[in-house]
Amino acid sequence: MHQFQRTLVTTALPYANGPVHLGHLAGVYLPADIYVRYKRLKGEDVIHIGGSDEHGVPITITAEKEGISPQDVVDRYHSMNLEAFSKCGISFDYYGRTTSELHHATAQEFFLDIEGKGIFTKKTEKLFFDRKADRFLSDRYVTGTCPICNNPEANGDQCEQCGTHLSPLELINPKSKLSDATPELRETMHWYFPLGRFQERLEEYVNSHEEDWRQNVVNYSRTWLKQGLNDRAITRDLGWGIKVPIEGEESFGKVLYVWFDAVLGYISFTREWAAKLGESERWREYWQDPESRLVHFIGKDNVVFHTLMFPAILMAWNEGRQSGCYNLADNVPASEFMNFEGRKFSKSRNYAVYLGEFLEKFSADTLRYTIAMNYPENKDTDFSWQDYQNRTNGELADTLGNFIKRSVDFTNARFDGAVPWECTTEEWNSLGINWPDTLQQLDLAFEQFHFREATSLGMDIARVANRFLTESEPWKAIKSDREAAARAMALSLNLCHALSVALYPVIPETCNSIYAMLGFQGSIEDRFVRGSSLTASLLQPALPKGHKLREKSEILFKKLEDADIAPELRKIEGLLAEAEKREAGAEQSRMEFKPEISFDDFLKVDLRVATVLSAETVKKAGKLLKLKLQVGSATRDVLAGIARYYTPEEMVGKNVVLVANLADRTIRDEVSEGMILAVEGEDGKLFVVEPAGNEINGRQIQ
Ligand code: B3M
Ligand code: ZN
Repeated sequence: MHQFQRTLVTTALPYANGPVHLGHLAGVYLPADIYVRYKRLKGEDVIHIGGSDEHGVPITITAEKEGISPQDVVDRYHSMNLEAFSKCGISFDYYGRTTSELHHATAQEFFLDIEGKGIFTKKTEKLFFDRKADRFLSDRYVTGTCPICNNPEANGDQCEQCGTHLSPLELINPKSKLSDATPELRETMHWYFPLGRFQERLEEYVNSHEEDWRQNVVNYSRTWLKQGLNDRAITRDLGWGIKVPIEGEESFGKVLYVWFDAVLGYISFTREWAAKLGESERWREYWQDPESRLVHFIGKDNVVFHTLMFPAILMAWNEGRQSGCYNLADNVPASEFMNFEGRKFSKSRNYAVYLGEFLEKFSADTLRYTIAMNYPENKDTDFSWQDYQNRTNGELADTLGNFIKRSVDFTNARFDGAVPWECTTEEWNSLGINWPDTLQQLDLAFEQFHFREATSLGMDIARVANRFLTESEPWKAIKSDREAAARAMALSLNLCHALSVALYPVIPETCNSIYAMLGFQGSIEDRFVRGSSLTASLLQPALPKGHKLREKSEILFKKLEDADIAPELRKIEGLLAEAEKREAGAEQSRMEFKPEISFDDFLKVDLRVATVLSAETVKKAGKLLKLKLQVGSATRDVLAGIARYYTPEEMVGKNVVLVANLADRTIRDEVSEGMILAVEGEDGKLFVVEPAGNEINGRQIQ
């Protein structure tokens, strides 16, 4: 692997419209923090830049819901999240806000640079406009009936019921969420970023990382690349955001699209970090020196923004420049999701444990450890209170905490609080731990983002140490063989030291306590030296004979009693019951029959047996299959929202039921000449209704 001179780590900027929860911590912030702490321990040059995403529709929607201004929303949640992160020991070098002046200037500078090069395209489109509210309506502000499944409450961007991605223009009976008015279509002009122009360069970029990026990251990116990259609108008609920096009528009321601005936040915040240091040009080292490594920690839902869109923006900036070019990310370790008691975290449904609230009752390191051991690296994982209690009591309190306390207490009681023996390297290597191997494994695990493995390796050392102390029985030996007892204690204390180093990235506060109990002044961080690695100290016994410990030990982990977690379990039961009630409510509304119709009404519906001649997926509409149907002597093209449940091959040859006299509908520039019948099965899966098998093609169904 290429040896870089320094590393810039960024973490996804959480929307400042709600508190961060344990799912965010597990996927993004904890892994990033573990990674940067490890690098600092190794004496490397690394900075961690993060901050709040304070623009976009998620913010304005929250503001409307809570009846406060967008500025109030972001002020509240920015400080709330910053505080929660700091309580949890997430050690940002800088935590910015996209509402800052410098960020606005940076984003506008990028826009103008790319505009100046003539790269953007402009398109006039028709957008819904709410006359009552005097505003254009972005997708999420429009609701109406889903053209695929008839859900009457589909959103302008997606139907929650059938999962289809929609555009507001496709909704039947569209309504404005702002005023309930029926919106009217008005022309509006927008700037588009032509992603397609960068298709080849992006393919090359992704291909060059086929080996070192996670499979899911490569796959998500390739799925997009395969479909062919399209123009993406990067401006919006919205009152909250960064103004499009163009004079005159055409930019009136328009702001930059939140994703265009948010990714540039990484750059602005690094600039702000440097300015704060009083070295205002220093940010360039991290972004523009090819010897710097850029790593984005994100969740899997943000992959393409970081592997395609942001790189394309940087490529556009870099075009035609000799200097001042930006590096592209060297790695994008996107996580899967961590669920909570077997269910997805959901901010909108309030099914979550918020980080700040959690830390009011429980300690940061027990949480960090449990989450690190459940890091969703390649698959979704689960956080459960039971697991949290087991790990805290077993691994942390009984194994690690107990070992440290016994080592320090016994030395204080029987050896005057000083390391009683000069351990040799040979003795150090006789503990059943191959230190050079362990060090190498640790290094690989941390460097390759295998944080579960890295954490287990540390806990394995604690297990060996605990067993060693128990088996050497110094409390017995001291009566007959003081030297043996002294050797055992010196080795144990050195193991305490090794543990304080090996586990530092994961449980830093605890490791600083261990370090203090071992008699060191200051924190482990005070020993960090650029260019010299503290992990190398594992190769030898680090504490010489005579080294004085601190007199008092402390209990590192308080055990969690059943009574401590009982209220939490009750809370989940409440949350789960609410969720079930909601689902039952949905079920009930499904059971409500539609208003009566007359027999004549029924006879108006022309149902026919049709045979699927061919089927294909629809570009830009991942949920749709386009079917060509034979209906008697006629053929029909019909769109069906079943792509998630049937492959095109599976559909070919099937007999289906066609609603043959339905008016044509246009979905995604494709015309659907009718509809086929389908029914929802378990898990919301759709099944196509298939006649028995010996029916005749084209026949009417009675
Ligand atoms: N705020 C989306 C999210 O919180 C978005 C991330 C921005 S990263 C530049 O999932
Ligand atoms: Zn739908």
